[in-house]
Amino acid sequence: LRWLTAGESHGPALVATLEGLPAGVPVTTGLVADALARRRLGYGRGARMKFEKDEVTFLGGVRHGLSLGSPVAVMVGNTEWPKWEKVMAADPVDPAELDGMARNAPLTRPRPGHADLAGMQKYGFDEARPVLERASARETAARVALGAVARSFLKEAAGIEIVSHVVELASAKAPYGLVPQPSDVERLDADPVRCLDADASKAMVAEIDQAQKNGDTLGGVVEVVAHGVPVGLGSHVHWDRRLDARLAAALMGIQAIKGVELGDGFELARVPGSRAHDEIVGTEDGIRRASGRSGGTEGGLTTGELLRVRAAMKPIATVPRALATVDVATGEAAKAHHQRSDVCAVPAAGIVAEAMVALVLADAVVEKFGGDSVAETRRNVRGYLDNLAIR
Ligand code: EPS
Repeated sequence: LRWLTAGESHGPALVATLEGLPAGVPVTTGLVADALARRRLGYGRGARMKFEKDEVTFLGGVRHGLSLGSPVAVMVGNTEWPKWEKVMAADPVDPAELDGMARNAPLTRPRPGHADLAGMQKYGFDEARPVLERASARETAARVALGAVARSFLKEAAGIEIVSHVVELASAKAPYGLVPQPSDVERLDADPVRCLDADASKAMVAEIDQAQKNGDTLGGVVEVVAHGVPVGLGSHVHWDRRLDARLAAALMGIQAIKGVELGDGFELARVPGSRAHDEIVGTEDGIRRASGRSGGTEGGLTTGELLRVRAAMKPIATVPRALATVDVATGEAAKAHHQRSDVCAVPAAGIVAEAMVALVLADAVVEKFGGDSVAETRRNVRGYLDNLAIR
């Protein structure tokens, strides 16, 4: 599979394409719209989440609710566009029309923690607008749209189901070891911070309220689990075929993610080997693991156990009580620019992380099992599992 996204935060639309998806995958506008609605959830989001709508249009690759095997192209319209038509116009605009427009004021006070400064330096811009428009996490809407398609394929082809939950938000933590099931999704989506534990959820909401009062922002940790992943996705034979490497790259590629762990991750570095691995046991269901510390990969291959991966999101860089910066127009010390911002987007990051895990797994399934139609992929998955020499 190959996928690409394009579009600016305040441009007319985001677009995304997915190439290599087999035919026959159930895909509808409603499926994608529902996924996008989930991304807008979460306590602590800013004003824009309330008034902007995600308008989904398929431009190719889908007919009468099924994928065609041709590239899937999907557009997510920005309903904010009319306000930005001039500022973000593709074609040249008469400077007189932009004169005095507050929205077009040059952003010369780069925010620490955002792409603003390094992006201006690298691309040769004298203000941050051309950088932040693409660096913005608005782009994750396009990934979630493709993720919804990838999920549908995974379920149809291999019965794989993906769920995420928030496990840490600032200093509030859910108890270790909670594993969300597909049947928990509705409950998770109804929770203000998408946390499985009610007490931890309350503590997380309190953290957000306090940060808002302080003019501050917060980060946290999300965990994504995939149920039903067959043994043998990815490979031990080369670094860039290792599934854990591919998952880590995909998750680190989400805006504001600063760390990724597979399974118990960094904690495994703190315990002896006798307590770090998952012992192999014979059961009525065949050979299984007695624990899930590895997160379901060993040597870059899936083990057939629960896949579990965590991503750490730093606090949002647009801090209301703005941080110190330099005004690049004057060279003077200044406070970073701030118009509006989310206090916390960790619950939304979980939905984006699900999409990235779905895309990586869909890619690995197509690579291992092939298939031009999803029925063919499904047959190949079954044939492989039925013929495993060791079970
Ligand atoms: C974002 C800043 C905010 C968020 C935006 C991501 O936008 P604005 O600068 O217009 O207030 O609302 O997220 C989305 C629009 C979205 O759909 O997730 C940023 O700087 O990353």
